[in-house]
Amino acid sequence: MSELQSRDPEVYDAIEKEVERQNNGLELIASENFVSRSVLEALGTALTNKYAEGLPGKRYYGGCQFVDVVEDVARDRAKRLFKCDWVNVQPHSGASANASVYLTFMEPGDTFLGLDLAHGGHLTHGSAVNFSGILYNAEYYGVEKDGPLAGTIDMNKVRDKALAVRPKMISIGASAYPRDFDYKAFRDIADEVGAVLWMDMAHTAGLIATGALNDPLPHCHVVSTTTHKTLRGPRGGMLLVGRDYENTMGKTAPKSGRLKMTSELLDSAVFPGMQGGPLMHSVAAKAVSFREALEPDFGAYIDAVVRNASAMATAFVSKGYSLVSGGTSNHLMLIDLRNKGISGKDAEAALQKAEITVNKNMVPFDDRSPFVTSGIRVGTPAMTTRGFGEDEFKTVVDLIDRVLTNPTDDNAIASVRGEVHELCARHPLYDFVIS
Ligand code: DSN
Repeated sequence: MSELQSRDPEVYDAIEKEVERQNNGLELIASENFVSRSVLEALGTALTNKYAEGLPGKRYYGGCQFVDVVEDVARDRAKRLFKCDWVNVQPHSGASANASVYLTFMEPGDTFLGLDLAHGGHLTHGSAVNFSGILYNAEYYGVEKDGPLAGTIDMNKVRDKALAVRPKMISIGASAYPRDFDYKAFRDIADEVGAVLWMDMAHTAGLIATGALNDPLPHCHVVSTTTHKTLRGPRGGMLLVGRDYENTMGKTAPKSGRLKMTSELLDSAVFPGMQGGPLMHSVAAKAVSFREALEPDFGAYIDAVVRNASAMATAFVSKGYSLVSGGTSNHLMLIDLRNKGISGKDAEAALQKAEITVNKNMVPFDDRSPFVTSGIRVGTPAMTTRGFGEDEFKTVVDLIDRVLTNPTDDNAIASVRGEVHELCARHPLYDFVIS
């Protein structure tokens, strides 16, 4: 029996049940993944006790000699993984990393241009209820409703919008966009209007690291990410700069008067701008996951994620499901359920009864509210980590279809649930509760 189990059974029991849920069910939330035991071990260490405000070699606390090693290893590995000049591994989350980007490049009230949340964008890209939409003037580009580009971004329209609103910053990146981005075209537009170009690659970082998708780093002034999605690390954030330039904002170093580098501004925005002490246990776990992502088998994993998503998309289409943009080029697909007579909310709830976890999601030009929605978002990163291949994912599509065509039939759902358990048992996940 573990110390936690004997001392605090209330918390232990909830953790045990969550591990069981992860072991027994189909995890298809596109932003989730399963970390290795090494990552879990690093997270559960005494590094959580240490204050380390500042950067390696330049801290505001004593006793940082070993956490300095950890943070330097994390930074070096991340730079190798993404072939970039500079990283900051301290952001507690993707939202926190993004807040540091705004703090660096924008003043309150400034205009920026990002992908509409209702078209696949993210909360921190200008939603009215988020700091990004409260403090700054958010303008949006979206995806096409009809025609050959339906469900995808028309770069001519992005340019028209940028010329009309003259943003100080343009953001790229999404939570529910199944296609890749043309970073060169975005950069040309940013240069034309004098805007900073920022990519939030939270969803696709793993695919970018291995070359499965276009690389934003040569084109963007700054890139942010989370570390826990396709990158398969601990929950957290990171900032990256491909090639570090003197900033164009006229911010100078107080003594020398030289223009500060973009990376210097971003470091200051993370700390002391947005955060206090970094979570050093999490930084250690990030370092561990970056080593894993540098191994050749991570490339094979990402290839499988993309192949599996493509196989799933084809299987859904063959069953009459309507996919935004007609399919996928990455790890996720957005299914518009309007032709199936079920809302995203009801689909999510029915699938949950069969222990198939997805999230309801707005589809572009949705006529339902964000609490109901007309779609679901489905992704392959987590179950691919468990070893699912194309055959298993085709079976998963069959199971989803059986639930969605009988969403109120408890017997049908129970039978699917039994098959879900069998499928998961053939691909074991965690054989422990506390690592
Ligand atoms: N909204 C999360 C997701 O994509 O699931 C990311 O913050």
